[in-house]
Formats: sequence, C-alpha cells, structure tokens
Amino acid sequence: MNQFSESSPSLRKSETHRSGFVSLVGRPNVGKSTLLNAFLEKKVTIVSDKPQTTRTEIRGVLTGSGFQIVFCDTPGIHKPRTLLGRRLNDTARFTLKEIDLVLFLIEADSVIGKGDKFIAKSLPPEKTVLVLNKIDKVKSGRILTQLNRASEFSFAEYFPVSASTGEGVPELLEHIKTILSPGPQYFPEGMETDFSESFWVAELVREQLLAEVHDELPHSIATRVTEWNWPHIRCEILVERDSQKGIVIGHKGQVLKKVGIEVRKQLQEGAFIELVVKVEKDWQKRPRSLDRFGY
Ligand SMILES: Nc1nc2c(ncn2[C@@H]2O[C@H](COP(=O)(O)OP(=O)(O)OP(=O)(O)O)[C@@H](O)[C@H]2O)c(=O)[nH]1
Ligand SMILES: [Mg+2]
Repeated sequence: MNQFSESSPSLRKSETHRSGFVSLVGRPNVGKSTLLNAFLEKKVTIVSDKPQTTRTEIRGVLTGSGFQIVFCDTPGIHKPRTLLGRRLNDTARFTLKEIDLVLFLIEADSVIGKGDKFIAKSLPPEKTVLVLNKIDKVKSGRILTQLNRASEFSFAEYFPVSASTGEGVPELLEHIKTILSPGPQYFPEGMETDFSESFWVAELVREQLLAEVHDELPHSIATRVTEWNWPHIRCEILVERDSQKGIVIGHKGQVLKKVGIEVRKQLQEGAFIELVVKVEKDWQKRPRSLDRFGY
C-alpha cells in the first residue's frame, strides 16, 4: 500500500528529480532481503537461512541528491503447499505491477532450476535485470558459467553481486540510477520504510525464532505485537500445534529468553518485551488467521 497518494502534499514534482519503483524477485532464500539491506546500508528487512522468511511486501526507500528509489522486497516465489504459500506468491506477483525495474535474483552456487525458469517466464524482459547473487561462495569460472547459462533468459542486463560482502552492489545501484525517469519524491526525506514500529518488532522476534528452530517449524510461526505501551511491548508468537509450543519456549524458557535479549539489543534502550506463545491450529491454512497477520 502506498502511504502517499497523488494528492499528498509530500509528493513533490520537479523537472529534475528522478525516481522509480524497483522490485526484488526470486525463489525463496536467494538473498533478496539481504540485497535490500545492502542497498540501504541498513537493516530494514529481516533475513534468515530458512526459506519464506519475507511474508509481506517490504519497502526500503533510498533517497539521494535529486533521486529516490523505492525498493520492494517480496516473498520468494515457490510451489505452494498451503494457503499461506499461495498468498506469499500472490504478494510477490502483485508487487510486479506498475514497477519500473525488476531485479531477478538467482544464486551463483546452485543450478538454475525449474523454479528460477518458472519465475523468469513471468517477468518483463526489457525491464528485468538478472542479479547473480552469492558470488562470494564460488570461484570466478563458476560465475561466468552461471551468467552464460542465465543469458538464455534474454533479460536487459546481468550483474554478479554478493549481497553479503557488498561486492558488485555499488555498480548495480549505479545502473539502477541510470534507468530512473523524471518523477516525484514519493517518500519524505529521512523515511526509509513504510511500516510501523510494532510490525518491525514482530518481525525481529520472528527473525530470532527462525534462527533457533528447524524443519517445518519456521513456516508454522507467526508473530504480532498486541500491546505497545512503551517501554512495555507484548508480542504474541503463534504456532500451529501444542508440540511446537514447547520447542519455541525452550527448556526452562531458554529459547524465548534468548530471543528477547537479541531483539532488545536492536531496539531503543529500555524496551521490555513480553513474549507470549499461543497455539492456533493450522493457521497457515485459514484465511481469517492470515488476514489477521497481514499475509
Ligand atoms: N554467502 C552469501 N550468503 C548470502 C548472500 N545473500 C544472502 N545470503 C544468505 O542467504 C540466506 C537467505 O537470505 P535472505 O536475504 O533471507 O533471502 P530471501 O531471498 O530474502 O529469502 P525469502 O525471504 O525466504 O524469500 C541468508 O542466510 C543470507 O545470509 C550472499 O551474497 N552471500
Ligand atoms: Mg526475504
């Protein structure tokens, strides 16, 4: 959702100002969110080694002298097994509407597979830049082979990068700047994201939990802040089964304790986070539960 409508006073038009919407798209886990954070040189979206970390469209705004780029991080597109999965795919596809540029990410260290090809087919070739990410994980020969294989997609440009080390990111950013057209400043100076603080805390809690749990559990976790009475923040953690509750709490509450400590480190000093674990059976398959979480 765009917070600033055409009639908003913060929407400044000028002859020389350039702007554009750039969407980051690809399979789960290819590094879309890591790349967004690298562009902004700041953590604006959560990252984990578990697929389907990003569940909503996350905007990161880069404002510079005479330009503004609105990056849209999207959920990884995959073969869905639940209603949640289908909704994540829909969110990613929806973001592609009215976009100025698509960054299509694939990994340098894995074979270009069916999943990548399936997504590639749905992208506008003239507006898509292929980004070969994770080049820090492979030797240069492999980078060339992957780029060569990827050239079959016939996209506009090809950029090898490492979102983790930052290699190739400035070059890609410079290229993005060249495609911006004259346009308004959509977001005011200093505004880097368009989500609320409570959404961010819930995301940070989920990120820490993802680092702690394995197998199917990451998909079964949802988080939301239900009370914000600074410094007291109450965050609910939802799981799908009783057996998962114990894992999330941990022996003598150790997992939750660690999550709380790690999240607090990333917030303004003095925050007190109350974490409450609840079971909501099969929430991933229930439209009303998904609506409640904004998925
Ligand atoms: N070595 C290396 N790891 C990377 C790089 N980019 C991302 N990663 C790692 O890849 C994993 C997935 O990164 P994310 O940024 O969460 O991936 P994503 O595409 O946003 O994933 P979803 O939100 O699940 O679709 C994390 O463990 C990252 O640290 C990179 O350039 N090099
Ligand atoms: Mg992500």
